[in-house]
Amino acid sequence: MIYTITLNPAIDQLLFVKNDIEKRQANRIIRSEWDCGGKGLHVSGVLSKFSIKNEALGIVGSQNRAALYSILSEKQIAHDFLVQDGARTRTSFVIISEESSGSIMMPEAGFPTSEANKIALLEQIRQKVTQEDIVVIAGSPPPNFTLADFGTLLKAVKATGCFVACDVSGAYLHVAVKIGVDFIKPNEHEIEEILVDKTKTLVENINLLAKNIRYLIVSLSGEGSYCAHQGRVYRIIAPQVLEKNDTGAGDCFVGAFIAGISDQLPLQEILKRATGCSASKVMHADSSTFSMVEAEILKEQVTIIEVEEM
Ligand code: TA6
Repeated sequence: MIYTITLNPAIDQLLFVKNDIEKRQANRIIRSEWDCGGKGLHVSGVLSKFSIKNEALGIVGSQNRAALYSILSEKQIAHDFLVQDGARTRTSFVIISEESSGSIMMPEAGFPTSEANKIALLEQIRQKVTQEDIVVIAGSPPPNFTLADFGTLLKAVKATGCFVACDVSGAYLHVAVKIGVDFIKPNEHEIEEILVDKTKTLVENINLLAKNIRYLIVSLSGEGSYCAHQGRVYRIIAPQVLEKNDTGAGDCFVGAFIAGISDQLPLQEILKRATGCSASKVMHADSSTFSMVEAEILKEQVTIIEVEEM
């Protein structure tokens, strides 16, 4: 079983505008759509699309729970969320212009998790997760979820003996690296936080970090990624596509990568699949849609080169 943990889920409100937004102008919204948000939920969505059994965990607010659950049921995302009474799951505003590619994302901070729910989540993990499972912890934690809380959560997950994937940034990424997880996916800026030796090159640092992390991915947005595994570093070059909205592309990569691990595919196949899926995602307007057919075609345009030892 795969469990995703989204500590701070979101409802994405996609605001479509005709032109790029400008100050001192009425930037009229042509249409508005809703999608689920929060990185773990996107990972769940990808796994469900690959027909891989998974369950989304985390903490949602009672006030708009029905709205979030209806999006999740459309996307066939099974969940067992803890509910915080009187709280509202945050909105993440995503502005998409018809004129240009890319998007502007403005996520709210989210509600502070109660101490009772922090404890309930640890209990849920102890009851559900076994060593055969995969747990993906993804997305920014809510405001009062301290580094100590995050460390406690990671240790509880690790204690089960399962495969642990962690897609977080900043000081939380530091904690994940220190405690030791099986998978991380910082981008080229986020990895700055955890560089082992700042006098060395990026690839040398990737090599050093990968000694304690089974699968280390460094994403380079549209340019692809690096992957370090078992003493080797690969450079993955992504196919060039027409970008509509890159929001959620990284989550799509993580979901497809974990799907590949679960299907026990060879690493090169996993990397091609994940890169193909995220390239397809970029071509779609919302935060989570990608096409399996497009991904199959794009997968064949992915180039993987082993980087020479430096
Ligand atoms: O990666 C895309 C996304 O999950 C959006 O759907 C949006 O809700 C946002 O990221 C939330 O990111 P955060 O890092 O705050 O969890």
